[in-house]
Amino acid sequence: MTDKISCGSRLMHLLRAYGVDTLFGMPGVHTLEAYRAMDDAGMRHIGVRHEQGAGFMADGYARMSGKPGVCLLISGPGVTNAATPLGQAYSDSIPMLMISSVAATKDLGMGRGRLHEITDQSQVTAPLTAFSAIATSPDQVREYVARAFALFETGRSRPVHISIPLDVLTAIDDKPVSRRVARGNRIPAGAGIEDAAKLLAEAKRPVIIAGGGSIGASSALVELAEGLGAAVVPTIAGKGVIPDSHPLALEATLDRPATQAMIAEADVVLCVGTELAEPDIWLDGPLPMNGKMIRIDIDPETLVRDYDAAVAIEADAALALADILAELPPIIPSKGSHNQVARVRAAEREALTPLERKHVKVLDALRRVMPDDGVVYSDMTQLAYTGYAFYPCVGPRQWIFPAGYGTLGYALPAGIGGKIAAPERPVMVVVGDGGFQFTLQELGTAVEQKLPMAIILWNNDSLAQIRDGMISRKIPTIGVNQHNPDFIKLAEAYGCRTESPQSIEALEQAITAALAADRPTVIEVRESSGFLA
Ligand SMILES: Cc1ncc(C[n+]2csc(CCOP(=O)(O)OP(=O)(O)O)c2C)c(N)n1
Repeated sequence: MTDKISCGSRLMHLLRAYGVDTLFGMPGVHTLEAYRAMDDAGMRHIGVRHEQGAGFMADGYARMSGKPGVCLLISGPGVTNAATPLGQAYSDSIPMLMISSVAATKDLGMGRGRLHEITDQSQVTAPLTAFSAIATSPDQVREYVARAFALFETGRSRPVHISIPLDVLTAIDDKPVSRRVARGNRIPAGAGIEDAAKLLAEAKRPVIIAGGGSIGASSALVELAEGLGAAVVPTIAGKGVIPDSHPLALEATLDRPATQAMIAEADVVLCVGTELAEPDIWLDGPLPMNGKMIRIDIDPETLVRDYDAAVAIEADAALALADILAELPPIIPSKGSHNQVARVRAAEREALTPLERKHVKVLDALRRVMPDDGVVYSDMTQLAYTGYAFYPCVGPRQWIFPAGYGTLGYALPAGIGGKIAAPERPVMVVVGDGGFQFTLQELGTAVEQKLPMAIILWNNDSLAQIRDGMISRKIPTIGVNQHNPDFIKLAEAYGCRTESPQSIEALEQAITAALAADRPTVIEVRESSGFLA
């Protein structure tokens, strides 16, 4: 395309050149020009009900597809409404591109009271992104899009925000589009491989902690674990890197005592692609480790954060693990580790509270009817806190959780984004009655897009996690027992199917029917149900 079209129109072709075929958006008077050539470019636009939904959908799309999720929003309120999803994607290292309009170049920073004006829009999103830039010409639009994709494909993925001034969006852009290729080998491992292999070969009780950065390194990680006889503890983001049924796999119980005790007693702990951040370990300080630590991460800052690693390797996880495997002398793995894993798993299950046992009954039912390639998008609800540990997965990214930023209202729009990315894969959403009300208007989007999704609404008639925290600290239960709507009527009003199962069998049937339906189904499960007692 070399004809004289606007920068807004050219942008659609530019994004298509980078493999983007779906945008999550809410149009406004400021972004009209970006819509002109959308159909010509073959770009699919998913219209949302609120910009927060667009951001979470882009995030859920990225987690399902492995490709960057892209949203297109207006200046000012469109941007600030989507700031929360940027924060979530930033803390979970998700590739997301937010494109928005901004005031015309002559008005930038002037504070003239223009429509949707923020005097310095790029600064609003700067701390929530890898970079936030204002493109002041069509050339700069190309430049920043190229930089965003280079970052997504070669470094630590994090969201990017590109603001395009109104006059730039409408300016003539007569240059053809092309993709600047940055893809190549991610950083290969170098120094540290021999030292890591030596430490691991000599280890008597090695443990591997596998984070979100290891999900592309699943087969090397399992091969290494089996070669060493090492127990593997996934973080929530790493859940499924080793199948939960594997005899060396701990469930995602890095925040639980028996697992932490096992790590403390290990003589070598190999941490792959994990920050070991507070929501991974739920400790007010570092994870206790008496052994030596080996750290592999693509982000050099993470390599030196919080711990004195004996060996720190800056590299892509798959490349580093392959190099370590090649360097490792033949070892006879100890069978003892299988027994230890089984003991620790049993200890974690025995320590479940009565409420968690109730959750497990529901989670086991979900798992029985969910096909192996199904994906659960979960919110910040008590059912999901038990689920991220004890819902068994066969592969990575089958249990999605807004771990770092911990945002209520994530699951429904993220699940919609996931289902758009992979219509052939079964998608379930797990959300509490409080979290649901943050973004339930996106039921409208799911109905409009005819998405068969099973939305499990875990209803305990309160913001229970916070209520329970108040009770245990002897604080009055203020602001946690909200008036709830009739969720079934509300879902029906949106055009959803609905179910209120009264037995485990009915729950399983409801999910099976939901996954095969022609639209979303809200399945309300009450914590107080007799069948869960
Ligand atoms: C945006 C946002 N606001 C507030 C919180 C604090 N918070 C965490 S869990 C929770 C309660 C959620 O209630 P619900 O969705 O009903 O799940 P439940 O804990 O009852 O299972 C709250 C308010 C949060 N995580 N995110």
